[in-house]
Amino acid sequence: MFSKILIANRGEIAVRIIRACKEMSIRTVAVYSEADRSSLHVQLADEAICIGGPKAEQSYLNIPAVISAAEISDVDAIHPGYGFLSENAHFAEICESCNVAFIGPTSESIRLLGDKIAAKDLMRKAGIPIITGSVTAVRSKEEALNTARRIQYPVIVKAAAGGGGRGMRVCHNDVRLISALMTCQAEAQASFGNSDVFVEKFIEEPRHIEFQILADSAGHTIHLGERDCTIQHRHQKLIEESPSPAVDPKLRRKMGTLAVRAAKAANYRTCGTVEFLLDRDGNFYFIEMNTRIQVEHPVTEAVTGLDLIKEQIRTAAGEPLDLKQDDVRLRGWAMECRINASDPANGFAPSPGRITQYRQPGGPGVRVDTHLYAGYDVPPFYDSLLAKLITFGPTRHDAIRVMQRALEEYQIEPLRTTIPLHKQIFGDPTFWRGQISTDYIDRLLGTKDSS
Ligand code: MV4
Repeated sequence: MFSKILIANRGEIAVRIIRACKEMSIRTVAVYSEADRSSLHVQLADEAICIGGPKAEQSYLNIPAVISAAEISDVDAIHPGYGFLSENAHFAEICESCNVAFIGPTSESIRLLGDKIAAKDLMRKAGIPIITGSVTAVRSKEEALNTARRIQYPVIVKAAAGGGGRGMRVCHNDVRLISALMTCQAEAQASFGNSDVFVEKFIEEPRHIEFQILADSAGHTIHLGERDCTIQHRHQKLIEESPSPAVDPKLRRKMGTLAVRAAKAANYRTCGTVEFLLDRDGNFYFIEMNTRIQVEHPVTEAVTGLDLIKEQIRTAAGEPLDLKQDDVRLRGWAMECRINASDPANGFAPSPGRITQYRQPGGPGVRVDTHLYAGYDVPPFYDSLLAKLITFGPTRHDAIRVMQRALEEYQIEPLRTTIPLHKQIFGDPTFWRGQISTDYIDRLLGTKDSS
């Protein structure tokens, strides 16, 4: 097992990882930017090293600075958390060559799964259902038009290096498809340094269902059930739950088996997530595999009783998984609200600043993952996630009632947060019935847009 880990991240996830390390008797090294000197992860780690300026490019994305910190603190592993360097194959490769374990899959798996065209091709060959469309990158207008003629409108143009909904365009006719092709290619080049795009059938009002995977270095691979992440706004998830109200035991077995097969096809190791779209007729399709621990991992922890960060660290250290698929029992229902420093009443405008009043919910069935404290100054430089409020109960209804009670308790003054929006959603009968699709938030807010 590792004796010392550097956490190449900040905020609630850095705190979460430090807590897991402490319980495993692993020493921790925090890295931080000049804007994060008084951040909770810096206070809780055994050692802390400032690695650069406030902007992420100067610090948390600065590979030479992170690697230097790992060398001077003599760690044997780096945990990348989510975002930042977590899905950077080049960074994972540098760690491998510096003899510092990267807590995640191999750089080869990250590179393969980061290319959504290559990943789709791999899954198609492994017998996983995928959405019909172009099999290779679409390079010309003629190719795009031929694909659309074959699969019929509406279609969607996606960047091969995208994912998580970035760089996508829905098209209903030839004229729109040609312009989407050009703008998607240009955007993909500017954002990812790779202009490859592909075209596939657009699935209307799908649900986003993802399966949590765990795999050890011998290739023993299991799934921990699904999370339903259908409630999003502009590709930012707002609420996640496990299990999904749209998945019954039979569908779970079918999708779970295919998720495990997908991970095995990618020679996958440690924690990962296989994302599917579920259409109105109950058909499901692989869309991508995420090669990191995800923000919403606590809902899976709540229903499985497992600690995913510890499992991720153990499997990254080469320990065998001591769980078999039949040992995984899903119990109860968990919901998670993402509390962001952004104002839903004002186009989700960022709302950083000093917290003068802080009151955190607690009691039975409540978990709060956060780096906040009274007097903390939320910096404007990073993702606006402040806290994850997770509730648990025997049934979905119970988890909802606990969430409503916990949202009432939560006070983060004077910041504008997503708490009022969550209160609105949790009071909505449509949400209670679980009858939701990806258009739900736009309908609720009356901000229906085309993306
Ligand atoms: C789609 C789609 C419809 N058809 N692909 C968004 C996240 C990214 N991983 C894939 N996404 C989508 N891909 C096809 N062929 C609709 C979405 C989508 C979406 C998916 C799940 C949850 C919310 C969403 C919001 C907008 C679009």
